[in-house]
Amino acid sequence: MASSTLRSNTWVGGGVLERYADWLPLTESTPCITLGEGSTPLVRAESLERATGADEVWLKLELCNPTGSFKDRGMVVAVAKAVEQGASAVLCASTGNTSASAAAYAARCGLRAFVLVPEGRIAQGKLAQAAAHGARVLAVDGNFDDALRLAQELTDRLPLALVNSVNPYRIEGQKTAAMEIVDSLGDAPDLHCIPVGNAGNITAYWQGYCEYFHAEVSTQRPLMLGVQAEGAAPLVHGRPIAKPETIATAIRIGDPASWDGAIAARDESDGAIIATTDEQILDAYRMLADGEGVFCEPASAASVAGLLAQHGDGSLSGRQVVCTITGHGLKDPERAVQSIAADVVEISSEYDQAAAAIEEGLR
Ligand code: AN7
Repeated sequence: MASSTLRSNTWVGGGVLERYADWLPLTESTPCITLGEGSTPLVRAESLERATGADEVWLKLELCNPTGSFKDRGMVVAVAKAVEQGASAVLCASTGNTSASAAAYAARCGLRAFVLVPEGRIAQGKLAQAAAHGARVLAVDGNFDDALRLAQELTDRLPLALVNSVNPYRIEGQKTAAMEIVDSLGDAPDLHCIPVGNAGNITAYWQGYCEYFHAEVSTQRPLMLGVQAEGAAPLVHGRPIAKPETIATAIRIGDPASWDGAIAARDESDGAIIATTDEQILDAYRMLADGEGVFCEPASAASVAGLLAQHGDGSLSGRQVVCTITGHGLKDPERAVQSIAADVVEISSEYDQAAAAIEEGLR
């Protein structure tokens, strides 16, 4: 596709390529594509302020990106660079969100997309997105780690651009989330909580915070608190996990590609990477949905579960905290129906029954 067509692909306010051009490895021939990614809301969460004693707890709602997850920031850069380099097809392995994002940006740019997903272990909404955008979905008999190995082998041999976060352009685009937080708050927060799966996101946030700090845009860098699910916590245990298990399928990853980046973020920030149980993750998931009006997918709630596990004793007095909410609850409707719904009251169309049900609900 001619880059002149892609250049007009902008929206009011500008996407990540336009707004953070000075911080990204763009050239004259990088097409300025966008689906309106970035500029996501940063909202206060008073229930978490009460629970942790922090002065401010902010939720960075990355679920408001165009495909419903944080992946769009890195994907827009990776796909723009693939177009610039003349690629006609992209490929990724994914627990779901990367594939949805790759499929959408590929469709936007007229590229073919191939996605490798662990069979039966990705949320329905994500599968629907990849298919809707015309990606060829290959369901791998194995887990994400197997799929990623296969993706690397395939892109080594075939004319396909690999758009997993081992592609450095993904990390470059992703780091803009940290920059946006500093741009919104006026400085970096004291503590940043983030779910960790393949570890690209925590690596990218730390890079973004460091670049702004070294350029003196901010005066400090946050402690990074990375949160894994207990059954898929290789970084906590210090070794790959052969058979990772968690209800948070997005972070069901046993051998993260950005292992070193995550450890560097932890150590250089004086932070921590911890594990939370699926039960803690689901508690945070429900609390965000019915207490804060934020419906995220389970993996996203891990950041809040981790914050509560570490600081639910009110130990954050005087501190400013940001939690990244990575993906939308609608991605995984089955989980929502199992864990949240339930109280559906069946009534006739008569006034009396409806009123009685409402009176009961008001009690
Ligand atoms: C909602 O889509 O790995 O630590 O293939 O979808 O950067 O991997 C998704 C990961 C957190 C973890 N929250 O981020 C994929 C994939 C959600 C996610 C993570 C993912 P990384």
